Amino acid sequence: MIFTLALALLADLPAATAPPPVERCGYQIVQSFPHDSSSFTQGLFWHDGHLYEATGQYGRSRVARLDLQTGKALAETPLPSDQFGEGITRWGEQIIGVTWHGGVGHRWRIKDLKPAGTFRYEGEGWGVTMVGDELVLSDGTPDLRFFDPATMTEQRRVTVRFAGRPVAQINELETIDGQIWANVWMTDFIVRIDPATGNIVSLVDLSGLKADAGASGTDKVLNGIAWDAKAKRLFVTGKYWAKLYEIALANCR
Ligand SMILES: [Ca+2]
Repeated sequence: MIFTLALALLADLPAATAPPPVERCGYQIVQSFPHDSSSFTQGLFWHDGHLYEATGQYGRSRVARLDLQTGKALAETPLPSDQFGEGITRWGEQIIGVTWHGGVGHRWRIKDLKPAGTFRYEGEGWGVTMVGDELVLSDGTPDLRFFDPATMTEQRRVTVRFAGRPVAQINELETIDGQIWANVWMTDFIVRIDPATGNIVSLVDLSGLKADAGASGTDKVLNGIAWDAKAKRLFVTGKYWAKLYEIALANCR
């Protein structure tokens, strides 16, 4: 009895080291661009003058190179109709992408979006990004898994926590200056995650963007973060949103 109670108390004890303070940031809209409102945005990144986007839904999933100014696809490759597209990221000359259920990942050549192989992984696929030479995968659980992108063997994992508590449903991912930024599914927040610890260290409330985009309903959630590292531009959008935004974070404290 006493032992059971002690265990229950231990479970509620704070971690040995106190969780880090979470920085809150405001934002400003720098400019907005058209976004195809039929795109169920699942993955987004910037490379060499263009956005790359993966979309979901069975029979409608694709990976595409987009023109920023018009939002139109300059090239695209569909996924098999029995696969639900999820996150994508760039690894060298490849795009690596995952799918929701079934554990199938894809590689495409970035120059022409032609298929360049597939791979398997355990569990669900949500978001992906490259941190250094490791591919990071979110899967709906609070864990982020780190893989060798060449072999897709798992190297390590961390648990995402906010104020010490695990946070599930980490969705689309983006790496900015070695830190992982993420959408949290069904919320209007993006968060910054320390890849070494999994701790959420920054939080941005983007609910104002959803209103500006005229997006309502549970499926039209904020999703999609892309970072233009050269010009230091941050892009965000949402599923079925008619707009994509360049934003600047401000007043982080
Ligand atoms: Ca991204």
